Amino acid sequence: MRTVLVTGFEPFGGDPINPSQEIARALDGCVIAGRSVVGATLPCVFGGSRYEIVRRLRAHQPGLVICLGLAGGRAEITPERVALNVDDARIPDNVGAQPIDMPVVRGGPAAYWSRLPVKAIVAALRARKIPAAVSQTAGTFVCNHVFYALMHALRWQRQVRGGFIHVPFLPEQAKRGEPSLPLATMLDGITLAIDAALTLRRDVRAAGGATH
Ligand code: PCA
Repeated sequence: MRTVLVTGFEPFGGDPINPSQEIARALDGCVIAGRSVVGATLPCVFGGSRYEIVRRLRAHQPGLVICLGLAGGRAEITPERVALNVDDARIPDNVGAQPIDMPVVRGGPAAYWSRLPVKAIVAALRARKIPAAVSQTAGTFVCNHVFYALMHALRWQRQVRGGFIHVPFLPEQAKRGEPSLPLATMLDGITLAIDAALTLRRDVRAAGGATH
């Protein structure tokens, strides 16, 4: 049985905690739908994160890869639909790099689609009353960088499913008025997403649900 690789990011932008890292840590060693999960943390660094995801793909040969990241300000768990071939950083990464209008992969296609059933994941989460929505953009910072690098690395391995999901702030890091979700809710949501990605052959066709 091929494993499931779940990655999160180290904290960035001055935050002391990153929920995506907490989720990846908590799921490491779990078994979901009969598959064992490997959880790993990626550096919030252009280039370094790409190197690390490729290294992890080689090491674990997963059948499913879900990369997670924090999207502060969002209220829902948001599977990303598409990765763009652009780095355009609003803030410096964790080693001070701030690429502007650079390709992730020179000469690569403009974009890659997620290979996760994004709408089925949203439906599965909503059925359990977990806030979820499809997102049309993962931004142009390190999360999109890793998402694009992942899909580029998997481009010839059609049987491997992979994609990216952004999560909101944890309650303890959200400022007044900012949306957040408890870690337990996020863990339930990502577990459901993994289950859906492992068990469903095709995505559902449903209107709406996208807010980003
Ligand atoms: N979120 C950032 C990078 C790391 C993370 O968790 C992003 O959305 O690009």
